[in-house]
Amino acid sequence: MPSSLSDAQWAQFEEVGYLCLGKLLDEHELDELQERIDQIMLGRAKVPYDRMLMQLDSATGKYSDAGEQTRGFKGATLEYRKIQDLEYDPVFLRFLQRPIFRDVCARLLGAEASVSVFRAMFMNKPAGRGTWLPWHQDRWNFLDRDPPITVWTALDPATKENGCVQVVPGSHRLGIINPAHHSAFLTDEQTAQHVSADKIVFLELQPGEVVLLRNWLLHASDVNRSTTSRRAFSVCYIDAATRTNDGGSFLIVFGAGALDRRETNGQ
Ligand SMILES: O=C(O)CCC(=O)C(=O)O
Repeated sequence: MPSSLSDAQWAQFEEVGYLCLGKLLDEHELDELQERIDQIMLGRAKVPYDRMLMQLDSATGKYSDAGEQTRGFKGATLEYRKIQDLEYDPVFLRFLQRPIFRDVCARLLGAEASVSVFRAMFMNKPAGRGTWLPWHQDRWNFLDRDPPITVWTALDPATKENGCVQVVPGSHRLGIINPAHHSAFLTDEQTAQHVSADKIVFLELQPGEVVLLRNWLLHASDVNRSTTSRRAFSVCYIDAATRTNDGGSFLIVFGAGALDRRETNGQ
């Protein structure tokens, strides 16, 4: 398994704002992550549910109808839309601490920088359901700097039919589209300006395949019109020096002070 990117891959990533790394999970590793997230959704895993953000899917497909994004278990169901704080789970932590991701972060942040996870989240589109995620950039005004990268891993096939991530190549070079707003969602006018059918690339992936996303890259994802779920694991890495506007910091996963999975709750 490669543990670093070639210069050509890196140049392509910087040019279009995303890069498919291919399959980084073998069948056994994939089964383990699939099984683990299902156990977490069903309330059967030994994880700190009270500190994990858990959101139920919408029944209508509308973003505004999705459940509240709050901490704590919301019931035993596979119809969660989002589960965040998976760095507290040893199985997901082990995956997100892989050397290849360390290499990617070192290229972006410098080899000496410690790296934290801003969010490590499960993103789900249950079969025949799912929620339309409008066009947006990944940025948050309560952080003192913008996160550079998200690593998105398919845990099921990700297809146009089941709501794979769609992107506008090169759009990360537009810079920040809504600097003054907390919301990084585009208005209808901005969407009409920056997104058109001929520009969209659908990131269709096999289970276990990984794609890197520059955080300013415009992206969205549709509802799931298929009979299979679209489970995915999305990790946003940041410089560990990043602070929230009230001084908060984030768990370190690479470099000095990095969390060891034995320090998490255990399996
Ligand atoms: O998984 C999705 O549908 C979208 C994910 C996303 O927006 C992200 O990972 O930043």
